[in-house]
Amino acid sequence: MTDTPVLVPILGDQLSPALSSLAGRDPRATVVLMMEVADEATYVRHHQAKIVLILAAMRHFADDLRGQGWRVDYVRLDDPDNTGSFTGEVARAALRHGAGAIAVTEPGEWRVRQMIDTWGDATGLPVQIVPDTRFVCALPDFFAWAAGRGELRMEWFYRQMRRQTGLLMDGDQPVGGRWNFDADNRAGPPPVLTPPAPLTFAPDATTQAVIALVRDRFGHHFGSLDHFGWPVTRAEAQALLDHFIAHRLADFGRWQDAMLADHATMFHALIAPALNLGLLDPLDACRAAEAAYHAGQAPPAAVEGFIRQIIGWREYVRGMYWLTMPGLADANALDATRPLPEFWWTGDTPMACVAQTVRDTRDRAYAHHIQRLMVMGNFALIAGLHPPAVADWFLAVYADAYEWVELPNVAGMALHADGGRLASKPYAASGAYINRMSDYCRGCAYDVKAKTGPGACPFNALYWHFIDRNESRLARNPRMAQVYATWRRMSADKRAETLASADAFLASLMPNPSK
Ligand code: FAD
Ligand code: DLZ
Ligand code: SF4
Repeated sequence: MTDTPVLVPILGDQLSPALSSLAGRDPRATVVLMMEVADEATYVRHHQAKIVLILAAMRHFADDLRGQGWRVDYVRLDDPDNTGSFTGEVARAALRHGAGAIAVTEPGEWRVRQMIDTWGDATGLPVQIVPDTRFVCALPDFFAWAAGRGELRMEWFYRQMRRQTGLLMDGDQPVGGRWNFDADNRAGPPPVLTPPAPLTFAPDATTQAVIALVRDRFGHHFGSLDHFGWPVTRAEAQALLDHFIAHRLADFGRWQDAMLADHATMFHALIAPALNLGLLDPLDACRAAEAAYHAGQAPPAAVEGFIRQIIGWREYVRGMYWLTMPGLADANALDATRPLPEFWWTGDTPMACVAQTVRDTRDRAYAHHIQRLMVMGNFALIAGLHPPAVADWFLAVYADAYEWVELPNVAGMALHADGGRLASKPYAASGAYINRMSDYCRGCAYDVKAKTGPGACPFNALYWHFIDRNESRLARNPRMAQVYATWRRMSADKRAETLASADAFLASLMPNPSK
């Protein structure tokens, strides 16, 4: 070991052996620092299962690195000298090891980037920040793609990624002659559908110790630990991907937007927590799906739909995050100010769709895309909930949530708070959409067909309330013209009754200022 090693902090979502901060480095001249710090668990009160997932994956990864010959200084949460923050731990470790320099892979969040920018002053050492190479599109390439474009539509970016990666390409043309099979992927659930049970992983001794620690320190946070089964190692993450490809991918596309009360995960891949921690590589996941297509094991619509989510949406939202921060965090183009209702945390609401999604979220720190977008996100949009409060909720409750991916999805896709940079039209919908795509309404205290009054599905009147109160902002959007024409065609009495019904519902919402 040299006298002045380079200190390489590895953050909790940087658990990849090919991490850029380690590449080409001499293990004898390096100290890897991994830090369990209370600040990261509490800047929003993360779901207990999310904290377990990250700390357990960190502990397993530290063991892997040691096995590969790296010297790892691992600071545990219950270390009595733990300062509770990244900056405090980096400063302590720099002194402890007599470090000569710090090298770190750029973080996934603006907030943490601001912290890292203080490490030079905090330690008196040079700090090298290297790009995160675990994405398909490097950030400078995304910025170059975005420069000078009026509209930054995901579809155009996605086609560029298909060409760049060669995924599902036949020369310069998409396999099957179509870039996008989305129109085939919007089926509502049939009367009987039994998706395969999700693959889960029994916690080993390391993970059980973390579960006990989290129960002790963060037992008051939202969420249950009773069903913890997320992958915490690369081998487990690979097994989850293999299981998806073998048992779920073929039906993934067709039922991608469908929701069933008894099948929280449907045919979804469940790999976002592992991808976002670095336990899986996004291109490997796409190549495995592509191979299933070529082997005739999955139809093109399913495989294209899956690959689009990863090299399209996932890469695109990351680029949009860094392009639009820090403004995106406070964006509120529709001036929505209502606080989060208590039932977002308790699930205690007669709205069966919301109650079910909050229960799924509480039990496993997971809800699938349409539950997030068209149940919780749609409710937040049409009820006018405050975007930063909604974003904090999403960031806290999902096992896969890091701000780079959560915030563009919440503020951009779900809430239109960015003024339509990410989605050309708000994803607002009445109860009819949820009824078509799910079985929730059958078990609901509200009547999805009723438009107004105390027994009517609240989504119905809220939808028109949203349309009405945002007329000056949205009516000129050509994609909204039909909706505004329908609203204007309604009689004045019908409109007034609808707005009064929505107002009565909104007045009944109980905010929860303590969360
Ligand atoms: P699948 O449905 O099986 O999709 C496969 C993969 O595609 C996912 O693992 C994910 O990596 C990627 N993907 C799909 N859609 C998106 C998308 N819109 N943006 C980015 N990646 C996508 N995803 C997160 O990873 N973290 C978040 O914090 C997050 N917050 C969201 C908040 C809202 C309001 C919405 C509408 C979506 C959010 N998403 C988020 C995107 C998506 O819902 C999740 O990636 C997905 O539900 C994860 O489950 P899965 O692995 O089973 O995904
Ligand atoms: C989310 C999280 C939590 C709960 N705890 C830790 C931790 O103790 N140590 C750590 O290195 N990372 C943690 N993380 C993930 C970080 O918040 C994440 O690395 C940053 O948000 C950057 O994306
Ligand atoms: Fe949700 Fe309305 Fe259906 Fe009830 S009736 S489950 S509130 S959409």
